[in-house]
Amino acid sequence: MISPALPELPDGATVTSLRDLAVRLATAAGALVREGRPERVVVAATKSSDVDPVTVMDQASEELLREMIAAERPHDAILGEEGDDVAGTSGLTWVLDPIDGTVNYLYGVASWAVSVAVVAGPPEPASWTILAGCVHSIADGRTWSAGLGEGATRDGVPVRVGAPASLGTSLVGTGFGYDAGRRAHQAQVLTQVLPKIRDIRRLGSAAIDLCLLADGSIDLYYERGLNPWDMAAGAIVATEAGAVVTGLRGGPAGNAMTVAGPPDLVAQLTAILEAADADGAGSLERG
Ligand code: LIP
Repeated sequence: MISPALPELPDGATVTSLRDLAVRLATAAGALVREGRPERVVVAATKSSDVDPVTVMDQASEELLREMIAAERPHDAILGEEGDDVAGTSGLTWVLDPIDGTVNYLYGVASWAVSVAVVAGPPEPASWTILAGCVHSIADGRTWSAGLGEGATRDGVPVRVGAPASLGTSLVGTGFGYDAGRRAHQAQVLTQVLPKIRDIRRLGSAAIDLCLLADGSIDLYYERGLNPWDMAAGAIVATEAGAVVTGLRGGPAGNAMTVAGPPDLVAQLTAILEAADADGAGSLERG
């Protein structure tokens, strides 16, 4: 995958310095969440549906991220899952998911992460340029990061997407939304995908899924309904590791559909998803 052109950066920022800050932010918030996890986690509120939880720790983690960004890069904007948008003047926006995989965090299933990315341009997948990102897996400390044109690493070691022999032998990650109507449609789409691949993994954190794709731990990934904060950091880790990250029918990755993997297999998987109308019928609201 060829990296997009690097835009001019404000305030003496470099891709490397932004990537370093993304790593410091994600690991600091990760330590807060790891050390503060109570024996029994309780739901503080729900969002798009009764099964879309927010915990006190989602809020505390995002609070810490916002404070650190305000101290280090006061002119940048912030788009976070749990708080109000903060306007900026630099043209850069930090896209934050304080705990991606909140349901896993709630139950103690070990796949939850802090996801931090910084983008230039509007903070929407169709028009942003992702400059740097970090996904920090809180339970085990694995840390993936990438900078535009710099490649991607896990714990400092360069990673590349895998090279599965065929779609039929590919292990495919996916996820499901919080809305019941959306899920019913996703289940129908799955009946078209599952017979044509090795197997499915639903691990519960889109950010980690994209990083597992990047380091070859899974072969392909697709999901409908991702929000910008679910995917921003994972998407740059995946593309810098050699993946294509796209939508269907030639469109960009985003809420309607995100497909990621090696180019030839992505082409085969998108054809199946398009035939199954995977970005069509069913509710399209966020979640
Ligand atoms: C979640 C994801 C999960 C996806 C859910 C949701 P949250 O993010 O990462 O993999 O399937 O729809 O978006 O709510 O835990 O931050």
